[in-house]
Amino acid sequence: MTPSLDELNRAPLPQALALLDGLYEHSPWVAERALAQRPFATLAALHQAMVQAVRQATPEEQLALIRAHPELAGKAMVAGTLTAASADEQTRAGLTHCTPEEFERLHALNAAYRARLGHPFILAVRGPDGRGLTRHDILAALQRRLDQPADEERAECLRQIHRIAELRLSERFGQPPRLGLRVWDALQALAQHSESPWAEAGQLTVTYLSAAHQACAHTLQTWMQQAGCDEVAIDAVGNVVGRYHGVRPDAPRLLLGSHYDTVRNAGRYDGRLGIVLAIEVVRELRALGQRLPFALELVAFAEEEGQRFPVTFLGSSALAGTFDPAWLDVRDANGVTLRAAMQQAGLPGTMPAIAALRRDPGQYLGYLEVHIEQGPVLARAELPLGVVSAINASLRAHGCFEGLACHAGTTPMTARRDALLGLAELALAVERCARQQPGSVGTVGVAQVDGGSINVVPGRCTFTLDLRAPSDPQCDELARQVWAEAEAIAQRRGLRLQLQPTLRAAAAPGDAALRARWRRAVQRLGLPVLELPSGAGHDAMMLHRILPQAMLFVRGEHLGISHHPLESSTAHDIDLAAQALLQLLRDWAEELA
Ligand code: HGY
Ligand code: MN
Ligand code: MN
Repeated sequence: MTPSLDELNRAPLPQALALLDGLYEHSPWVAERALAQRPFATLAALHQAMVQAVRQATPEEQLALIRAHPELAGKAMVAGTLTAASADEQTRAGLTHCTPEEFERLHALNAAYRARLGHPFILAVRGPDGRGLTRHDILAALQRRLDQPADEERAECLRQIHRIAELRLSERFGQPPRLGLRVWDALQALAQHSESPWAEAGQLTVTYLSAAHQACAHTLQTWMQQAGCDEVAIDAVGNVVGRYHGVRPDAPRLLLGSHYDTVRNAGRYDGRLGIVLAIEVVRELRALGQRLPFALELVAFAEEEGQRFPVTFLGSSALAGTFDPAWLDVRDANGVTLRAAMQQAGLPGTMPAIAALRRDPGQYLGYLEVHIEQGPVLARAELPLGVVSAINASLRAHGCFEGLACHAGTTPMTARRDALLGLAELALAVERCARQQPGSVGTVGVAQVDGGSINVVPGRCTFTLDLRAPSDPQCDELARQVWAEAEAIAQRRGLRLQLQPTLRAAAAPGDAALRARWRRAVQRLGLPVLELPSGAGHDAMMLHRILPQAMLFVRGEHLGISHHPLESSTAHDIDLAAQALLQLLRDWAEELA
């Protein structure tokens, strides 16, 4: 018989404890301390209470909790003495079917891990969707974490223990992350569209208007139609736009969206999560026959990452009315202009068609974007969701140092104008300048010696700059310092410098009223509310120019690593984000009813 939360809230302590038995291996004290917080509004609130009970425990109790967990494919599994839950989890992950080589490697890695860290390696082997990691994933995780700093590893083991408890809890109380699993599965499906040569390597790269990009657009168009959007179309810049009408045809619209292009060798969640989550929310409303006093307008923005062309936010700039006509003439690495790329993809590629996409702010209530955090704050706080206070200001530039290519063997060190050394000095100067101000970051992400050869002094070096800071003045000051450094280096080394800004996105504070709506929705889920800044740029920065906007962050696994194949969020966290959006929409609808 599946217990209910209400039953747990009302049961005498011994019965309540029995309902939570085994969630934390051989450690009933966690549930016992959490139960002091009864009643719980939601299962997520109960889980959070257990997380907090561990966070407030002594280091000795935390270490004992870690040590109470079994090794993976360890002695207990072999001896058949695992708890039922651990046995089930290790079986689902295939650990009972290791090849002799896998078993030997796991055994050796476990031994090395325990020898170094003094406790077992803990991993929620059911993985982000709860259906089970592969043995390859498990071995890779153990290998990857073997050399982590001890304190970081202990924190990660506790995060994994809370993930194990979360999976056990939702199963025991019959509350699977239904919406989250639908989003999670869709993200894996969407990731099948990738471009060469990354696709052949099993990696994800989808840059603006490539064949893979166009395949993503058609897939999203189909999904929006199937979910119940009343109108769906691909617009003049490749945005996929779906509308779920409100109760009245002239109802105001609420814009929801994110981007579906990716960086190279990307993760599967950046941008796309916010699109697919909005689609699943529409599907949920449609299935319940619910219409809102406002229309939902879903936008899958076609380009946000600036990977193919040296311009970015093409999709959201079109809606904000800030698409620069000069962008149509910028060229990609193959010399193809943006205009030609658009026309080759069947898009008009003309400013009148693009300018027509500008949204009339008077028709909109605002813009909401759900996005992975792409950082470690929520993971370290052990919270699934966070409300974005503001998006940092950012500046991007493309540059080139030009010296003199010459013979590496005959040219004395005192007679060189080495372009690469100029860039090397600049990269270190960027780091030094950015470190001087809290919250500032600076990156030289792309650096290449044009036509370089092993025995030629680099004559020409092209590079990119990415500078960011919590405020516009701080970002501008960082840029001023970096430009001054670049010019001084060029002067000193006899190099010619070109350094051209390609993007300047102003800091975008979240709209106070919309942030309050996100906060209330998260609270209604029974979760603590954490507000945090975004170091990453988002389409919301462009919509910020014409509409009130606010974002919700979803925790990332692996300390929120992003722009990397390890990027990941769990179906449970994604489900909570979808529930938060639904809650926000319903609260708003109630106010307007
Ligand atoms: O670079 C960024 O901040 C974003 O992921 N495009
Ligand atoms: Mn990104
Ligand atoms: Mn993004």
